[in-house]
Amino acid sequence: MPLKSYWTFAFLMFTATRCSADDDHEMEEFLKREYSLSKPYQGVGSLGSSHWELMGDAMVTTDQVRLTPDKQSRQGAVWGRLPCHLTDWEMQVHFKIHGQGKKNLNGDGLAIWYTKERMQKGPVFGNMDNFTGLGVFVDTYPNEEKHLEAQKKRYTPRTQRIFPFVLAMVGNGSISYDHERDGRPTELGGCNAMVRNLKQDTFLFIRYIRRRLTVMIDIDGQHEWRDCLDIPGVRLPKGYYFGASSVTGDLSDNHDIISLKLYQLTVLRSQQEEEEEEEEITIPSVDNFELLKFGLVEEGMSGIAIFFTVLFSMLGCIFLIVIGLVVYSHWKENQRKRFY
Ligand SMILES: *[C@@H]1O[C@H](CO)[C@@H](O)[C@H](O)[C@H]1NC(C)=O
Ligand SMILES: *[C@@H]1O[C@H](CO)[C@@H](O)[C@H](O)[C@H]1NC(C)=O
Ligand SMILES: [Ca+2]
Repeated sequence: MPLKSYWTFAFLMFTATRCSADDDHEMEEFLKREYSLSKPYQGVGSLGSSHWELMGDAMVTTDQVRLTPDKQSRQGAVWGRLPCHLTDWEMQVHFKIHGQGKKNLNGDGLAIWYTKERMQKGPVFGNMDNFTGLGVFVDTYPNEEKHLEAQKKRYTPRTQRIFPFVLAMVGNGSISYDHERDGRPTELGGCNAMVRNLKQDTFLFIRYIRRRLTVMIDIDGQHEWRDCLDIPGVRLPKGYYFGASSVTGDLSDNHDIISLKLYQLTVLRSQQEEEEEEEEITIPSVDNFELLKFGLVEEGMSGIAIFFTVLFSMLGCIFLIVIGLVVYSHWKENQRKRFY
């Protein structure tokens, strides 16, 4: 059964490469109040008396920090006042996006930040463009797809995205977020997340540990984290600020932050890991970003990849059968000769 064994082999290779990911070392976590925002939001928005500062149209109520109301052309943000010097951390974001608009007649989404800059206004979900650091976006409006639809060009089902879409980007101060393309050219990865107008609580989870960035979501009310993206080799400097921001345009939504909980992770490192991570990072970057993009392209071509895999495995089988036949006929020949 050469075909079957070929597939088994291919499958084993595939799982082997997929399983080589990070194994979980022992880890402890501590809630850091100075980087967390939660009820009753004591002092938030009043001058100088909290770890958090409001900006633009953001408003604090008893139940949430509302970054924008469900009204046109608003923008708001909440920013931490203290720079964060932790090496490994985890941010749990409890948020809510809801409004009157019908599906895809709402916008624009919200962003969670870990950046050098703070309290800036701009076009990237209410924050400045060319930011320095990490942005995780919950993009609720498909700008690019709407544009293509208007031109009667469409995405193929394979490359089409379902919105809302969660996406991560690392900026170094001179990388622009392409709003018209929903950030596709600069994305590290992402996933769809139907987070709008839900009854249950919705959470986003951002973990940064040993230079590995992991984003997960919990939106089904099942208290289970679903993988969204997981990227090694993400270099983020220490001493940046946490924040959340949002913007509405012609279309709108209520964008609420219920809590931001930041945990310090205590991770055991090997000597080698410690040496590797000794050099200080000054500019955010992602190792092999080009490869990562190439990987995404490859993923998009999986149909073709499957075609070639099948083609080559069939050719391989035919080759094996031919070899087998040749060997067999030789053997038969020899047997016959021996009998004579
Ligand atoms: C930022 O990243 C871009 C694209 O990878 C690169 O061309 C540029 O040199 C980087 N800028 C800095 C300051 O590192
Ligand atoms: C952002 O960076 C790009 C490329 O470096 C530049 O062309 C653009 O003007 C910058 N935009 C802002 C708002 O600084
Ligand atoms: Ca968008």
